[in-house]
Amino acid sequence: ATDFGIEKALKELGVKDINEGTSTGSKNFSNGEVIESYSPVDGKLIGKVKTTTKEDYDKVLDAATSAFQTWRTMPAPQRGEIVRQFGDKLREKKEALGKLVSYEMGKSYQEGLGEVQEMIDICDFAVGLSRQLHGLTMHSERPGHRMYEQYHPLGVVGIISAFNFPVAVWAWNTALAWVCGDVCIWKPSEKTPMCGIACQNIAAEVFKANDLPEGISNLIIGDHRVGEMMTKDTRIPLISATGSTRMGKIVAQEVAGRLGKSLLELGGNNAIIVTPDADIKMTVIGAVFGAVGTAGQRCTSTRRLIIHESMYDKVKDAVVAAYNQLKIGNPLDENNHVGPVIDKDAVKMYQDALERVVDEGGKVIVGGEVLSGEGFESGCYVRPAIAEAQPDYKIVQHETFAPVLYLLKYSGDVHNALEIQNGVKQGLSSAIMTNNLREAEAFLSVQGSDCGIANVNIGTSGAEIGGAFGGEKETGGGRESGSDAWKVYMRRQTNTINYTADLPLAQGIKFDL
Ligand code: UN1
Repeated sequence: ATDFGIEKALKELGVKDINEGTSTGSKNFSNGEVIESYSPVDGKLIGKVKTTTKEDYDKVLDAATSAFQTWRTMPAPQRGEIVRQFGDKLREKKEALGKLVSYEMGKSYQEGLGEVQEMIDICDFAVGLSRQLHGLTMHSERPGHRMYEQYHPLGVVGIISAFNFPVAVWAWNTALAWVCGDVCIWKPSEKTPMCGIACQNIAAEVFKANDLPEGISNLIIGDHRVGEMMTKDTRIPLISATGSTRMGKIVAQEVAGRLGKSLLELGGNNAIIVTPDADIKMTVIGAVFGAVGTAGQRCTSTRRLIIHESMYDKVKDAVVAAYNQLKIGNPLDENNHVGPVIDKDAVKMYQDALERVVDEGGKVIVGGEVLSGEGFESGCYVRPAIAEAQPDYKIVQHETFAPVLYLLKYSGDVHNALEIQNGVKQGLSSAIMTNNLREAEAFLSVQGSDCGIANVNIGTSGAEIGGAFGGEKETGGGRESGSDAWKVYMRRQTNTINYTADLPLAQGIKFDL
């Protein structure tokens, strides 16, 4: 038996048997209870980590607050240089970190590498951005006056991330926040703490090599109780949180209660519309990768296929045939397409969803089994499922974080398909498969998809970092990653300068003394 190089990877990343989980860089303060991280791949213990107590947390906050005083005065392009070095370190550690992601989270090694690639890409993006944090200049209505706007760093940014992208989502936030002049405190999911330790080790090395203070990159570990320390904390002007809609509603209310800012990336219920003009081969690849990639645990995972009735049987047969080819097993073995789901609770959610779709009148046509026997000892491997259903079933309206794909039928034109697609509470990602210009443009039009991401002839998952990432409605409205998403990490200031010896008032108001 081989361990696929896991021992070596853990060593390279500085992940130990027992890890201090609260870190400001090279200093650790962890006095909380110990949590254990088990791999869903083989059920084995990866390591233990100490959680963050309130006392530990306050030490982190002190370090972060003081580091901000230094970091914010460093010119942005110099901060960009630090992020460039961080990206280079990630290039060196790509295989090791990709392996740990695969082993601790369960996604395929290829997708683990892809996740680290997203981190590298956002670092490159942030380096360029460090010279482009620009505002506008305006013409003043008053003579001898100049008006412009500028962006200043915000302060301490809190990042709460989910298990499914245990490293990339942190990087999207932290790389941008760092060039913007902010310092970050990260609480990774308590299901993937080792990925957090590994990333913090890499960041700490870079900050140390550049003689920068402790506290620019900070890690805290624990469940929602640790997250709450941040959401309630008025010293943290921005909380960026990725996870369920349930979690997001709690975070949003908590942060809004103190008039802080929040950036929310919550659930999706992503659909692909398959029209009579769709290319079937592309549809199958896009739909199957979208539905089973990361074992259906991406927030962009394809959950619904909305197929025109004239194509329904053809598409159904092709997708079912593709599912029958899927190899399920150890995700580090590159022969397998699909690894385990994160834990036994996720297995239960998968089973419950399939039970519910049948209760509501649907039909499971592929999958439903939990795999057992050699190689499946962790109990977390399921066969990706396909169910025929109706759009208004409660379970179809709900985001089940597991590999379950619903086939839905539409008749008439693309607007009927759009009504089904938009008829859910979530609004993250969407796609249409068509070679018909009228359908494609209708999908992208004002009457079209209501999601933050709308793709033509591409699946719902696998977005590039250059665009703004996020969604509408219960997805939370936040945007991170590319485009001008950086603006949320800064405070905007409008400046008007009078270079005359008179003081004219705006709007021509007369006020003579
Ligand atoms: C997520 O699932 O939280 O578009 C992020 C994608 C990836 C990111 C997904 N680039 O599927």
